[in-house]
Amino acid sequence: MVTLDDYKAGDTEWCPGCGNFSILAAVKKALVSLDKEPHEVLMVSGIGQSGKLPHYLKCNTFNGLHGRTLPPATGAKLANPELTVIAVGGDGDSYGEGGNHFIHALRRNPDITLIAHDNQIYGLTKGQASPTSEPGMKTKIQTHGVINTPFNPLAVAISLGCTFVSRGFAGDIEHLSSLIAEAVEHPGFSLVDILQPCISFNKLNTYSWYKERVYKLEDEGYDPTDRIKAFEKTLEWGERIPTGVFYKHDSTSFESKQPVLEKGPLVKQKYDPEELIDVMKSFM
Ligand SMILES: Cc1ncc(C[n+]2csc(CCOP(=O)(O)OP(=O)(O)O)c2C)c(N)n1
Ligand code: SF4
Repeated sequence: MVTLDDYKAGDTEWCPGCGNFSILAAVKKALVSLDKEPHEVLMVSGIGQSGKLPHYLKCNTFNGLHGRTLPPATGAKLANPELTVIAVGGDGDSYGEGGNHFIHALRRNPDITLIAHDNQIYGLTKGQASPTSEPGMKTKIQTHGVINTPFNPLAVAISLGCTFVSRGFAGDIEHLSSLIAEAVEHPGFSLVDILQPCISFNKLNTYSWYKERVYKLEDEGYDPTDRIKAFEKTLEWGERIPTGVFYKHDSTSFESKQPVLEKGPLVKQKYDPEELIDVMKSFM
């Protein structure tokens, strides 16, 4: 029986009160609820305050370059589809620097989960606007306020047929951990975009700002299989902000379509250097 202590790792370096703490707690709770052993899990991250999350978990981890979280996560899943692969990143890492990877991972549908800490700011580099920052929000760089239209990750995900599209709130660990557990269990690419207050640099989207606005889709008898309705819900932002599962459907995963995996995970297949020599020779 797996316990929270099995995932316990070193001290954190986040600001006290940061929303990242609740996300870390929710991830651990979700993995324990699924009875996943740490050795069965791989957490992949890039760079950012959010990218430090795998440092604080005792399981397999890979920490790569800023914005490059999804390619190694996809590669690891291809090499060993038996692993539970979870990618972690900020809104800058996942939707800005890594935006192109995000789009193509949605199309490919590898069976991995992306946990996006959406604090609408660049936390690690001390508070510049990110792709999801509110128009008008002033920062040290955007001194006259943000001028660009925010990136809408959920709408993009639904438009590209993502098989599991959801949003959680770092102020509600119970709800968030059950969303993460459902996303991890879902076969195919699952997105959990998380409203994460950055108490040091985002003075607009605070815990209290969210608490006045967030509600749960499931409390309103919402049907997450209706794609058009789901798209409509992604446009709701302001007085009321929906959380929960926006859209889900089944589709064949990227790795299930790979002929090379028909004989089992690559990590378990016998490596024959002779075969490689023949391939090399064919290019000479
Ligand atoms: C290629 C590259 N560009 C820029 C940076 C500088 N940089 C480091 S973290 C970061 C932004 C992090 O913001 P976000 O991904 O939203 O994560 P947060 O720290 O808010 O969790 C930037 C621009 C970098 N490390 N590498
Ligand atoms: S700067 Fe913001 S995101 Fe980073 S640890 Fe502090 S509160 Fe969290």
